Parts: sequence; C-alpha cells; structure tokens
Amino acid sequence: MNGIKFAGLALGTVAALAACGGGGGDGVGSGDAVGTTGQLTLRVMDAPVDGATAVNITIESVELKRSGSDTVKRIRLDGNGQTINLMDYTGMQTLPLFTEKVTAGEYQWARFELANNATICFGPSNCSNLTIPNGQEIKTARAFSVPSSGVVEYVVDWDLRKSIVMSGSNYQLKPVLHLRRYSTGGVVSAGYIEGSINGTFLNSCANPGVYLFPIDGTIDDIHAGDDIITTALIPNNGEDAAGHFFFGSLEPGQYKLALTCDANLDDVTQNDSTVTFHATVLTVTVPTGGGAGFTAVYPFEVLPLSW
Ligand SMILES: [Ca+2]
Ligand SMILES: [Ca+2]
Repeated sequence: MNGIKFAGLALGTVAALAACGGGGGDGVGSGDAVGTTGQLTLRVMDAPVDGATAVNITIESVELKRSGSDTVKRIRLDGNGQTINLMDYTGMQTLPLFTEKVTAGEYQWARFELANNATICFGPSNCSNLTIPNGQEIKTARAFSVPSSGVVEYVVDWDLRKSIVMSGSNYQLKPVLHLRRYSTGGVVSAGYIEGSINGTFLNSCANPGVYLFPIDGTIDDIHAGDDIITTALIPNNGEDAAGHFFFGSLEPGQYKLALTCDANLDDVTQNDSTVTFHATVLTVTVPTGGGAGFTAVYPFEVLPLSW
C-alpha cells in the first residue's frame, strides 16, 4: 500500500558506502596552521521515503575525525541528545544540529551516534522500530574542511530512501550520508532545483520518480556504486502537489535529471533491469545560493524561481 520498495539485506550496502569514499575535501582551509580554529555548523536534512510519515531518531553526539590524525572530537548534543523527525527536514528545511569552534583544517568524516530508539511510522499509530545493524557506522564518506578563523556550514543529507532496508519484517537503518557545503562566511552557497512533470504525461506514468545525477553520471537505477545523488518520488494523486519535485541544499554546478515511471520497482540493493528512464534527460545548472534556471522540456521541466 505504501508503495515502498524496501530491499532485502543481502546485497551491496557495504559496497555502496565504500564506493562513496575518497572525496578528498573541498579545499577551504587547506594549509591552515594546526592550532587555529574555525566555526563549524552542521545541519541535517533528508529525502522523503514514499509512504512513511515519520522517521524519528535521537542523535546523542557527533564525532569529527581530523584527516591525517587519530584525533576525534566528540560534540555532545544538549541533554540526552536531540530527538528529531528527519522527515520534517526535506525540501528547503534543514536543521542546524550544532555550531562549534573546532580546530581548523581538513576532516575525514563526521560520525553520528544514535540512541537505540529510532522508529519509522506509516501513520499516527503505525510505527515500527528502526534498528541499526551491529557494526553499522553512521558517518559521512566525504572529507570536508574548516577555514582558519572562518565560518562554514555543511549539511548532511540522510537520503532515507536509500538508507532504510528490510530484514525479514524488520526495518533497518543503513544510512547513506551525503555531506554538502551549505554556506561559507555566513553566505549561503547551496542552491536548489524545483520542477514538475507534465500533467498529461503523468496520467500514463504510474510511479514517477526523478533521479538527480552529477553532470558526468551514468543514468541508471539505485544500486551499489551508482552515480545517483538523490531521488524524488513524485506525488501522482491528482492533488495540488501532483507532479511537483524539489531537490534542496545542492552545491552549485551542473546536474542531470532523469525521469522514470518505474520508481516502485527500484530495489535499493540491486541493479534492476525493470527500472527504465525517459529518453529526455535534463541538464540543469544550480546557481550559487539560488534556484535552477528555467528550462522547459517535455515531459518534465524546471520551474522558474518561486521562493
Ligand atoms: Ca535498483
Ligand atoms: Ca539498471
């Protein structure tokens, strides 16, 4: 009923995490002298899971690992941790978890420590435990940096559609965390893509989804080692939001958008030949701190700015 294609646990998730690695940072602050500090703000957001109404987690602390050092800084969130519904932070909404003065320089990863109380809900009285498999680390794969005497913000996208899998009848959280620059020196650099699918086309597209790729990415379904940045499942219920899609907190640059009508068939742990994409692939440029420009292409298009 909820239309989710949760995957079995057998394949690929460890490989998928490993495949994201080795980013190497983004250059800010490289060469900073050890001992200087910068101000880091870390935000969280996610891409929604079709059918789920809430994904509740309690983040107790966040650990930051310096590159080329065994030093790990632990930042405890206030009280007994911060309990959040990740699904409150989709689209334009991000949640600042902390702002902290930290040693300037490059960091290898940020790791999240969660309390053992996570749940996923499919309605007000239909919640299930969301367990974290033993040994599963919840951390970003990409390096990042903090400028000396500067101020920087990053956002961690939990990409829940890829991150929640079924083991038997149990839901498990095996997050695929994407870390992206949000702002530098107090100036927001992250932009967004907003768009819609042609209403006539939507009538013959049972399970629409728009997939976001890097400009040089290969258009394919979700599987270990895919190039997908994130995906949006498209409402197709005849209501106001029908056909609308949104990708928030993106780094400026060029992207590709591909459309499938088989999103319900996409098992996140395997390469599915049954998931096909529309021949039209859009190339979209996200400007610094703003929305993607207007490019109308049937059957889906990027909307003019509306914020
Ligand atoms: Ca797949
Ligand atoms: Ca495929």
